[in-house]
Amino acid sequence: MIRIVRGDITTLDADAVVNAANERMLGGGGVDGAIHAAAGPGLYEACLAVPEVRPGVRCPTGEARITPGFALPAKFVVHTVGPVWRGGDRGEPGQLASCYRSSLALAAENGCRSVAFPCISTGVYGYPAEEAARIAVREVRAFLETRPGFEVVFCCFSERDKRIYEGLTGTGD
Ligand code: AR6
Repeated sequence: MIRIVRGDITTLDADAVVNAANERMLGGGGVDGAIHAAAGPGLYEACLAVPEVRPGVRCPTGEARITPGFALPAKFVVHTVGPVWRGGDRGEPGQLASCYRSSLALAAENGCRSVAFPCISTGVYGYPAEEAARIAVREVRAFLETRPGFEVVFCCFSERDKRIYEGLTGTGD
């Protein structure tokens, strides 16, 4: 089942909330900053403990890593790294799709039955909102086809994003 909400993802009590992180995984601005602030210092320590795959890279673009949620209502944080938008012909759509697939697979492996996503890559990383939402909805629908009972929440920070998701999923007014 897909649910679309407008609000702050740090307040949601899904089994996992997804963080739009960067490859270092040590925090940043936007939703990443909000999640670290709300989860508390334990989250930073847990991220620091994620092994680097190469210097400065704990989670390569398009992949996902999982940590506890610490002070968040969510049990887990799934950290994924979206692509920086460079015009769309540098592999960005495939990398963004991979973020959604990897995050869902990792959450499911850890026993989650509900996962909330922010609009990955559409802030600082500049991915056009509508194109990103199409990919998100397509990947989530494909995942849900084989997982009855699983809930995915698209947590939109703006009314505009919420309307885009409602348009793509045929929900809302
Ligand atoms: N709850 C839900 N959505 C939010 C929240 C929140 N509390 N705060 C912001 N958003 P961004 P990116 C929305 O920039 O583009 C960081 O510095 C926001 O309105 O957070 O993937 C990381 O460390 C937008 O729709 O992530 C990386 O360096 C969406 O979250 C870089 O930014 C994503 O915006 C990642 O950039």
